[in-house]
Amino acid sequence: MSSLFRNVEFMTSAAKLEQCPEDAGIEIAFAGRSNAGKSSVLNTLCGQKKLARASKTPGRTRLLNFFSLDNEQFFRLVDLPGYGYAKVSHAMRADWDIMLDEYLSHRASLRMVVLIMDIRHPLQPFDLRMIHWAIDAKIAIHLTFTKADKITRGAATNTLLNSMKPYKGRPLITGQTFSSLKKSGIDTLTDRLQNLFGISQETS
Ligand SMILES: Nc1nc2c(ncn2[C@@H]2O[C@H](COP(=O)(O)OP(=O)(O)O)[C@@H](O)[C@H]2O)c(=O)[nH]1
Ligand SMILES: [Mg+2]
Repeated sequence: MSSLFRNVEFMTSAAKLEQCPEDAGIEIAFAGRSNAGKSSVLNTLCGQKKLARASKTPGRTRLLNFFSLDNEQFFRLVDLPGYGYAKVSHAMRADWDIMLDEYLSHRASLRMVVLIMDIRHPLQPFDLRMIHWAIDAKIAIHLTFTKADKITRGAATNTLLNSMKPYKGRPLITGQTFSSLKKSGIDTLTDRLQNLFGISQETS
């Protein structure tokens, strides 16, 4: 399947709102707790082994990292810093909170948050905070339960169904299971994101 995500390139990093690219076009942000599997989802989605390594370069882990799609600087993916990084001080956590809050509440081009969760530890306090923020802001949020290969298919389906239940009747909240290891769930995620960018599978 051809996809919009085959030619994704690192654009720039930002420590604060003023350093973000021009707030025009469409942006999809990837959020998640540290170690949830966010970098792996980005790499798998984009078919690149090292894409999210840009975000791992020392000094960049606490930044917003922007990627452009298909040389189209008005279509962007944003890797938000992983939440709950163990070695971070309280002061840095507070900074992180402020930055994320600023980005989420002021970024006009932000159309959707892809929330990455380890399927074995879904809907932790940080995740619930993101979901409630998205509901309040009327922004789409796509709950992505990754590492599905770590549990049985039945258990994975149950976790997905149970996790989505409280959000029934909210069309802006969607969800799926995923595995970067088994490369499962890529088509579902690709379709969901391409839809948002206004590109259907037939025309891509
Ligand atoms: N079994 C399995 N392991 C995964 C999967 N995705 C990520 N991991 C592992 O989980 C750890 C954290 O992944 P990473 O993508 O760096 O998480 P991040 O901190 O959220 O960016 C790494 O050791 C990955 O190899 C998956 O789908 N299946
Ligand atoms: Mg990462």
